[in-house]
Amino acid sequence: MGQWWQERVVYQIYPRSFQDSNGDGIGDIPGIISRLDEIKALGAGIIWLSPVYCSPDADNGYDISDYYSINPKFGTMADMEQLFAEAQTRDIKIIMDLVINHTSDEHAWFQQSRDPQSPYRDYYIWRSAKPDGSPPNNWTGFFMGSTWTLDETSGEYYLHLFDQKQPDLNYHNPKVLEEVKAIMRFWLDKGAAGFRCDVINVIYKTTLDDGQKRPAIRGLEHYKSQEGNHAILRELRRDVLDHYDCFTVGETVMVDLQEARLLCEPERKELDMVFYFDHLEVDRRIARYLPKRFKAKNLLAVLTKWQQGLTWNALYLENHDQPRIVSHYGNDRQYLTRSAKLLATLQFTLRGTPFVYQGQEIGMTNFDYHSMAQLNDVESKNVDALMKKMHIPRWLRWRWIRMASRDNARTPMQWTGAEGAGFTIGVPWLGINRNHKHLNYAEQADDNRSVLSYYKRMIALRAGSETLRYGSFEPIAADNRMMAFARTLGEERFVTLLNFSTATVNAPMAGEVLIANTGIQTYQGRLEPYEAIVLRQTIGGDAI
Ligand code: TEU
Ligand code: CA
Repeated sequence: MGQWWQERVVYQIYPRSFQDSNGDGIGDIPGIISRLDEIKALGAGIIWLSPVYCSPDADNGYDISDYYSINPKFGTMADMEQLFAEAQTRDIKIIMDLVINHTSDEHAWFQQSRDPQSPYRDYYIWRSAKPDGSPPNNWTGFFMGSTWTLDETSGEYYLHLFDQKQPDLNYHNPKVLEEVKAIMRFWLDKGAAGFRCDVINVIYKTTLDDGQKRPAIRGLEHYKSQEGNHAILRELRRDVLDHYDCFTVGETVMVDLQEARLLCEPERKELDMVFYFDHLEVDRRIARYLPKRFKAKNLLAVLTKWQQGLTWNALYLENHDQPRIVSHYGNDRQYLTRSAKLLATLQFTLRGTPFVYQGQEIGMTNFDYHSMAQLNDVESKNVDALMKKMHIPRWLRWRWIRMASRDNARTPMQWTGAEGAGFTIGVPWLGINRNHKHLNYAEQADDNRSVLSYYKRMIALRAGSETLRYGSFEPIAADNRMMAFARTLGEERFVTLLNFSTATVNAPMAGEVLIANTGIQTYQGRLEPYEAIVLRQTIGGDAI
């Protein structure tokens, strides 16, 4: 009925934390190959591979120094080719991470660009200081602080929306786009089935004028979702993507529904779907900097807006930048297993392509660290340094870092309860959560009450149901604690009931139980703490 990328489930791999094969403590490509059977067993049909290209790893591979070669930490190009082949044998497609807003400052283009006479000068965005010696404008970046760094060699500043080791490419120079097309063709020809496009709605800077006053990310209005950005996406689609059987999902930062529609509605011929952030921020103020109380009705309102507003959604609750969902919207203490299953029920009964992040399928939790010294994330470090400058006390800084640090999602995959968690026999590059002793893949694989088994059931259910994949979405009811929504196709309707609280709540509803995270067989109109139930109804039939 749909496209293959609408039918399949995506599994995201963050390579350095997935599976180490040689004992150096870093996950690698041979490690991924050795786990393809587990991915297949889950029911996923597509892998999104976070960056494996050559990189000095200032931002763990999102700072690329060579788009055409593999980071030796992860293996060789031959390993990568073997990964494509082994995945294909199992009918698993692979999409690559396309990071084209910026490169590493160690990329050859940037090294040459530092010479004002070089033909590569215009590959990046260079400007001289203001007359008073201050940076060219007042913009502040995603990792805090000015977006400009002075390069002593050339006496000018270069622009970087992220870390200073991630200089932004200049999309006013047509040569840059030609380079991007070549990179895309290279990976598509190798066997890639598409791309996840990093921060793809901020690549085109219309002007470099000062930005309006705002608490963070000043200057945004000059580069977010600009007309020039749309033109680039259409050109990449026409000149490259349309010539292959592939799809794109754009990571689109601070995007609203109107902008998202322009970026991914099918007739626009730009992206196929987008990752937005709204649904993960219903319990955060000022984007994600201050916590606020979670209310199920707020989450349902946001989901409804996007479910009904876009033709097709990218469904995700976790990735390598977000805290673990069971520690965020779930309850990782008393109701760990049950709330992890509730979140799976939510994700797989929405309309769109589901993306599962490694470890999500076993209910992995946020890290159990107790100090900054255990962290690796460049964003956490930069934010901590900035907060320190603002005289924010250490305990308050730590409270924020613990809640929001990206390292929460980056602790190594918990395969077994052994030392090293079956991830490595060496010293892991980032600390393993001590809960791996009881929370791990091996324990869950043979237990049909485990989170993993529930994910497998949900994925199989979705695969077998046109209504779950393509049915329309209707909200039914919600309050602070619970939500209910329906998916309808023809005569068939599924109703999802979710209780996001530790209380028992009443929610009268008829229907036959299709699946429940508590294992109940008949529904009595009452939801237990963190209970999730999918009911099947037949329109015009007895059930209603
Ligand atoms: O992330 C873009 C982005 O703006 C956020 O997700 C960002 O990490 C935010 O500040 C959340 O804390 C993408 C990648 O997913 C991320 O890993 C990279 O660091 C970033 O782009 C730069 O390439
Ligand atoms: Ca390794």
